[in-house]
Amino acid sequence: MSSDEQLDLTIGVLGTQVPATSKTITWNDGLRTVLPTICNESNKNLCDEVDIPLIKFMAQFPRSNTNNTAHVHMAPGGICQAPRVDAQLQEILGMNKCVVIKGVPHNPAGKTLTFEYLDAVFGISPHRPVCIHDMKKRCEDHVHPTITGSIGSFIESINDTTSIQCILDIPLAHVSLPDGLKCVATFWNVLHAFLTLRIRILDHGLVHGWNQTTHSVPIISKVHPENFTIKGWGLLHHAGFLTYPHHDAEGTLTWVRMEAGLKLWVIFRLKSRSTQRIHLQELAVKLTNYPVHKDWLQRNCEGEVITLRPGDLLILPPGMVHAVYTPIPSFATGGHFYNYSCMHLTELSRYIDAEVAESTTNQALDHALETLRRMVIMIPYLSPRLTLRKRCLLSLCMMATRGRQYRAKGSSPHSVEDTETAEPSADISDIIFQYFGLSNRMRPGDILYVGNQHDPGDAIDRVHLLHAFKNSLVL
Ligand SMILES: O=C(O)CCC(=O)C(=O)O
Ligand SMILES: [Fe+2]
Repeated sequence: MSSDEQLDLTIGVLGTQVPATSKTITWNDGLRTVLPTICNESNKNLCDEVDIPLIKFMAQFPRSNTNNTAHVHMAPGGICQAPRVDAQLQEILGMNKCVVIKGVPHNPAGKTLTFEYLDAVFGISPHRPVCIHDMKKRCEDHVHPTITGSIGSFIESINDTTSIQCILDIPLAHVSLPDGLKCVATFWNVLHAFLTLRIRILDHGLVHGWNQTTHSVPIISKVHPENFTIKGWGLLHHAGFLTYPHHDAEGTLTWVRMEAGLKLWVIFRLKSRSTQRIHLQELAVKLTNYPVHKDWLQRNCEGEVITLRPGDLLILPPGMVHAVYTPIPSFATGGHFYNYSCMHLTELSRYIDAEVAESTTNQALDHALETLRRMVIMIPYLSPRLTLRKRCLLSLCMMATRGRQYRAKGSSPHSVEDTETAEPSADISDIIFQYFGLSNRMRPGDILYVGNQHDPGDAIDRVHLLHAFKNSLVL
């Protein structure tokens, strides 16, 4: 592909996948893409109201790159240009920074996205029934944006200029985070070390919570299978689909790997850089309704565009508000997970979901509480290799002991029902609260809701903490 073609993403799309009359836009870094067009009977473009103004807002933001320190970019197989390449990935994520890793093993498609590719590489049947997000339907009724169809019908309509659709969650339980990625680290261009970025074991909910607690607390209750089936999924898009700003449900981290096509991920933040809870919540809420809050957002919100091409892996910390524009047909894989280093961000994100219903999510996850409680149960037995931080630990224990308080508005009451994990996780949480000098009368929120909400807190002396567990006869 020539560099002109790489910069001009309207080639092959305009007139073929979207109407030839569709407007185009040039993003801040020079990338040219189509703007979506969905016409009604009177030939009015329904996307003029919300989608196009929002894409224009997103397109003015600078591209996130290696010189820009807000998020961290790495290139395994080549040179890691991260500012703190020696730091563990989870420490970076715990500081509320996204991580982009370029050149990871993936499954490239040919020149076009076909159902043969999806079938042969991922085992996705063309007859598979799916829930399809349809832009026309969303323009008409944003509460009910979906229709039912099949993978085959979706692929066939890629070249239908009147339809812009996506399938946001194709469960692919066999897809997971990459295992380990080789990386060469340099400082000031001097070779420093060969590293393996350990990625898969970042999923602490699975690696520690589920894998290592079932001996002491056997699974008896029914846990929603989505806790396992949406560990991995596929995302399939027509050209021109915009996913509105939101953060992902239940305070999970999110990973996405581009398999085919291209996506423009915009990560939003406050211009003021305030890290107060009330301000972060205000931003998340205002972003869910761009037309209404346009002036406020233009004054107070900025962002960065992360361009994802095949082989790029993006990991988002919990609660990161993002919007995604997909200008060409694309397929990506992804998933959700929890990590001990990000529990303060998980708590913040779930707090916002419990406070304000519409704020934010694109996928529900039933009974996430069970995973968080198992992560608490594992704390006394965790490997000394893991760094645990004060605000992360308090946040985790607070969520485990106040399950109902953190139920997302509008979610099922069953999602916070107590099971065999309730009591042991409460016992361990009590010891941790005491360890930090908290009494029952002191609300952990008195500590957690003040100060920098992105701060994971000081590292805990693990030997000291172990003594607290031994003294309380938990071990
Ligand atoms: O690709 C998209 O359109 C949305 C993806 C997204 O929001 C996610 O994976 O969390
Ligand atoms: Fe998302």
